[in-house]
Amino acid sequence: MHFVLVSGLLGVGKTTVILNMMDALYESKGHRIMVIENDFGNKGIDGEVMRKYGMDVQELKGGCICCTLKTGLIDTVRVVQANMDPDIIIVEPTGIADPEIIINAVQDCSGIEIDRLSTIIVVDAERFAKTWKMFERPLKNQLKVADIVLVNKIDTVSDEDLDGIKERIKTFGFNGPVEAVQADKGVNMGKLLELFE
Ligand SMILES: Nc1nc2c(ncn2[C@@H]2O[C@H](COP(=O)(O)OP(=O)(O)O)[C@@H](O)[C@H]2O)c(=O)[nH]1
Ligand SMILES: [Mg+2]
Repeated sequence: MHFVLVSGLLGVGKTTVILNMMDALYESKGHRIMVIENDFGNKGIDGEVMRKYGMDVQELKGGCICCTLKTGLIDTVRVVQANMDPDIIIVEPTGIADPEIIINAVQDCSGIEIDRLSTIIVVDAERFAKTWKMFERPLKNQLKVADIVLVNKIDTVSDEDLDGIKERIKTFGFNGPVEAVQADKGVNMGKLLELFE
C-alpha cells in the first residue's frame, strides 16, 4: 500500500489537489484509493465523492490527528487496510498538524504495511508572501518531510512573485522538486502523478 500524506496550511488547496489526483489515478490508472480526511474546510471530500471512486470515506472526528487522534488515525489506517486493502491511502490532516508526527506514527505501527510513503506539501502562492513569516516554523517542519512541494493558485500571482516563493522555499532548506500548479483547473499536475508510477 502506498501511503500519501497531503499536508499544508488551511485553505492552501489540499482537498482540491486530492480531488484532482483521484480523477487521474482512478479514472486513468484504475488504482483503488481511500482518502482519510481530518480537515473540515468548506470543500470536503464526502461520502458521495468517495463512492464515485468506489470507496467509502472515513472521517476522523474530534480534531487534529497529530495530537488527540494519533491513535485514531493509526486505527483508521489499519482498519481501512484490513477491510478494503486499497492500493493508495491518502491522508489529509488539518492545516496545523505536523506531518512528521503522522509519518512516524504510521511507520512505527505494526499491523500497517506500507510499501511506499510520499509526502506532498501544498503552499498557497497568493498568501505565501504575506504569511511566510508568521508560519515559518510550521512551513519548515512541513518542508523537512516533503517529497514534492506544490505552489498552488499560480493564477493569482505574477511570474516574479512565483520566483520569489520558489527562492524562499529553497532558503527554507528544501531542494527537491517544486511545482507551480493551479489545482482547481488541473494545471501542471503531471509531475505529481510521477509519484505514482
Ligand atoms: N484561485 C485558485 N483557487 C484555488 C485553487 N485551488 C484551490 N483553490 C480554492 O482555494 C480554496 C481552498 O481550497 P481547499 O482545497 O478546500 O483547501 P484545503 O483547506 O487546503 O483543503 C477553495 O475555495 C478552492 O476553490 C487554484 O489553483 N487557484
Ligand atoms: Mg481540505
